Amino acid sequence: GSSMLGPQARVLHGFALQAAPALLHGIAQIAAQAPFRRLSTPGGRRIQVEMTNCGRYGWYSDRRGYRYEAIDPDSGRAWPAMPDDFLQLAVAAAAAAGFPGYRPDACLINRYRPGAGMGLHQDRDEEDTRAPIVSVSLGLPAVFLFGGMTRGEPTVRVPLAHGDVAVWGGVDRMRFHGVRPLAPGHDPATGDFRLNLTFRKVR
Ligand code: MD3
Ligand code: FE
Repeated sequence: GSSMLGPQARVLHGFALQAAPALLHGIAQIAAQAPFRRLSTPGGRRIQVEMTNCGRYGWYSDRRGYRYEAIDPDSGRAWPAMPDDFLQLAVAAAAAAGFPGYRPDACLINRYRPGAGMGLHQDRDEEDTRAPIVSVSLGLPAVFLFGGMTRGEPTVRVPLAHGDVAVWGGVDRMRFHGVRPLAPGHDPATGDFRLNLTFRKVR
């Protein structure tokens, strides 16, 4: 089933369960070429979540700011291509949530260890601020925080489990959101991590 969080925000529970083993294999292949790393904020603080990317553009952050880069600044090489099965899953999830014709050009891969979380923020580094973001959760469960259009508004807690896919676009695209620090747990398939694929249309 699916839950509605806003007029254009949906969680599709279990939508990626069947594809999960292939997605985890793809993540391992990508990480062999573009390793997970902890980036720094423009203010010089290290981000808790480890990140890498696939696709035409990759999200990156350092002293120079938050941005998308076609070349991985840590290796000088292009990001690994977005695997076909990644793209197909994102397109199918977007269509199921009411966004036909989705064409993501970036996929940020977040890796959380127990204790790691992501503070409330907006995703505003993309040129198109209404195209949906498709988010795939794998491995350890997490509690997602879904807020309003300003930081101060109350947040709704949404449990996200292995295989869940969330789609956020249109009027819900600029909502504040975050991830509570992960509880300890075991997940042999991911090596005791939570992995999150975040598909975006950047340009
Ligand atoms: C809700 N990552 O990388 S995307 C991020 O679980 C990020 O790692 C989340 O937030 C994670 O920036 C999953 C969830 C998301 C993205 C955009 C949204 C939720 C959103 C836009 C509006 C509302
Ligand atoms: Fe985000």
